[in-house]
Amino acid sequence: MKVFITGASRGLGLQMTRIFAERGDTVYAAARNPRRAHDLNKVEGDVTVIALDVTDATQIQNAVDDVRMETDSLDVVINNAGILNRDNNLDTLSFEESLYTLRVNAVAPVMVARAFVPLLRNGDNRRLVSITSQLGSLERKQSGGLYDYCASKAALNMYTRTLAADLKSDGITTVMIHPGWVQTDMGGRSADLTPEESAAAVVNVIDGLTPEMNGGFYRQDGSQHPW
Ligand code: NJP
Repeated sequence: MKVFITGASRGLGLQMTRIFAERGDTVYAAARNPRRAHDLNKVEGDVTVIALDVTDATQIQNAVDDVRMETDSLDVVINNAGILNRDNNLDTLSFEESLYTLRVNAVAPVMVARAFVPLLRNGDNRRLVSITSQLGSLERKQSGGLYDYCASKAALNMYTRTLAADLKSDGITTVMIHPGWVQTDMGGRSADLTPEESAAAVVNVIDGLTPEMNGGFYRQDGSQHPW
């Protein structure tokens, strides 16, 4: 299958790219700074590295054009790029930082999705995936702090639900997946899962998506996550 994924320079995005490439999928792996994405550049297989800062509309269009040079269809689009500032509490909140986090984590995935829909429409078993977080669950939110990250993932979930409704008639299955707490730069060393474990589980969920799952919020083990 043909996959486009954002934030492939490191962490979960890099590991998912490795899994797809290893099993023979065609991967369009987007990185903000391809020249500095040393690990990504070393991945063997049918991998094309694409430059993309997801917050930049011109770069999104350029990324579509880059993919179009090679193919007119995609089967899976994964919005994986994300940011988390841990030092984000009532005292440190600022307009600029809050809006930037919303831009990266919530709005950019919709802009990327919209730009790539024409390619997805030509694909087989079309799937659009937002890598979200349990921290975006309104039901689970009991602790203070992490305002921007939690709010941005809750917003991402609503944007993705809306996309799911809009794109259903195109035969695109759109879902949100929480990858677990993962030992990446974002998750830190004491997280539960290795990037290998999390990425394998997320890819497994993506492989098993059916149209009935459209609009759902899932954990990496495939179970439904509370909103
Ligand atoms: O994060 P990390 P993960 N344009 O920090 C890229 C979610 N999640 O792999 O900075 C384009 O290792 C960044 O690129 P660069 C999480 O919210 C995780 O753990 O240039 N790309 C890098 O490739 C996120 O949605 C945990 O190297 C941009 C990547 O994003 C996804 O899983 C728990 C960008 C971040 O790599 C992957 O996170 C959870 C931009 N403007 C949800 N800004 C967890 N790790 O425990 C950043 O619940 N990137």
